[in-house]
Amino acid sequence: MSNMFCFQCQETAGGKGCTVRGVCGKTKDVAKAQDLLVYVTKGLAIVSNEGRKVGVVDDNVDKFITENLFFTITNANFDREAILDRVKETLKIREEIKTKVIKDGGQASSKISISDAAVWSSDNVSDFDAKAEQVGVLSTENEDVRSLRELIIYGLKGLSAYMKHAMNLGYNDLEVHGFIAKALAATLDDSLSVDDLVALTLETGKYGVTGMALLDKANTETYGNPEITKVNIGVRNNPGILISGHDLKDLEMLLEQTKGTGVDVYTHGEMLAGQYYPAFKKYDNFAGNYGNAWWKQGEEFEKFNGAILMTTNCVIPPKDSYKNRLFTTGATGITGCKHISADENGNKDFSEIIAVAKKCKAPTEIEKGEIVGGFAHNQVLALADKVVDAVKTGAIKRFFVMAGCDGRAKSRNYYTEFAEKLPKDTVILTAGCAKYKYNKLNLGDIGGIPRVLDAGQCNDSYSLVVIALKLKEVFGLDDVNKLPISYNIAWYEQKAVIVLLSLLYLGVKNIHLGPTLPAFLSPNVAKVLVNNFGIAGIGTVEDDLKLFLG
Ligand code: FSO
Ligand code: SF4
Repeated sequence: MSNMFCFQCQETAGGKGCTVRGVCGKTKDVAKAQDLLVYVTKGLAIVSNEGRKVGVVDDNVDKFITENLFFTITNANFDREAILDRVKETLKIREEIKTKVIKDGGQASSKISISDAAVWSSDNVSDFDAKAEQVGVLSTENEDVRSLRELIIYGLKGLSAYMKHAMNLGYNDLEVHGFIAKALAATLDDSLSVDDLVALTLETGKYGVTGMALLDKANTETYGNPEITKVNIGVRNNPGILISGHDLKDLEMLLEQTKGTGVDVYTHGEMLAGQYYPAFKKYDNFAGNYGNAWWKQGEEFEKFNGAILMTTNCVIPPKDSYKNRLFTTGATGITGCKHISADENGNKDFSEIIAVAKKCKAPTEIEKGEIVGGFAHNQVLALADKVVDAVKTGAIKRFFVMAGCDGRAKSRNYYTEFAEKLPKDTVILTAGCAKYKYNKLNLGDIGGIPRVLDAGQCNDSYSLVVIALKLKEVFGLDDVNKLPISYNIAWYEQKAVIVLLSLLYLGVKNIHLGPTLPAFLSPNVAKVLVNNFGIAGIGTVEDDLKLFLG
């Protein structure tokens, strides 16, 4: 089998691309299966997009496109068989919807019949691998076109993840699905110019804002507005289940099913945000948060001793020491780990996980103490007077948005040092797992306002935007860039890409992105971002502090 090629995340090999095996642990055969899944999903998108033009809209197709893209996000699914099953199902669904579109479509069907992605088919796995080798990232030869196509696809992957969470709670937006189908189909359209693709990139950001707003509405209407919460980071004496990832519906179902069983539920990684929602506080067995960001799971899952449920990325291929107590659900998958699927009503039966947990020892304590979070827009706006006063009196001189992701790279210690060295009259606004680089430092408060305000998960970056727009209004400014806010964002995977594109769409300028700029940005595309939006990388902590504090 020839080499793989993937450069979708920040940790890509040599800052260029993984070609032999992913730094994330993705093997060549999993990479090939993912490349093919993205390709056949583009084919489904072409059919869906043409179908929409003649009024054929199918919920199941939208759901499939969204889930397929989510499957291929960094650190979501390493199960080749599960990915190939999706390929087969996608081909089947494509043919079903195609029949409807051709029947209703007249001219609309022409694109469907000439596009390889919309017509290629096979049920033979050896054909699958041969096809995958022709349709991966490098099949686009022009590096600027390739860069923009991938930038759009990665944005769509992040957006799909957020849409999926909203859909799990019964919230949906057909216009967003229409855009996903249109944009995904456009990544195979050779007639589009670089300028067309730049415009489509910004439009992706527009729908990123819509998607994050929808998820925010879904989460807050279902579980209440996040509120200031002290979260214990120590352990109790009962056996436990550790739930990781972003899906709050999974958290709700797990809490309901573990009620009264003697098994405690702990959050991990991005699920920490679940602690801030009022609806989950009624469960006595809802313990604290265990561990840190995703990349430390090898060591921390071993010490947790109990069962583990991965609801989304980031999962890393598990060690044998805990593989038999790790379960996946939703878009995640690991060969050899039990996957819990939803029934047709979206319900999941976690009894097997609970049974495993009951036989396990209580978690080994790795930390003690508390962290504070829950500063999403509603909570911060409730404190608006205090915050505005603090800005007016000069007690708060500047805010630093340090949202995004954490990761393995040592260079990310920059963010810990940056947080530590920020002057005491500054406040960090954070969201996403980036916070684990500084949320356990004792950075103090300013007149009762903590210096690290954690809004929640990476998608809750939307909250930070709402806060910024409100401050703009209160201070009577005509431009969000005139606020005393600097953006020093850490990225890792494709959800951070949609967050970034959303911020650009909203007109936020001069975002610093680290620890390195994406490998998928060609020099020319990077230049467009630098010239039009002032995007920059990071330097040393000292130099950057001087730059930001001018
Ligand atoms: Fe982190 Fe992973 Fe939220 Fe990402 S857990 S890295 S951007 O999946 O999702 O911040
Ligand atoms: Fe490499 Fe990242 Fe792709 Fe994994 S997701 S193969 S680490 S670029």
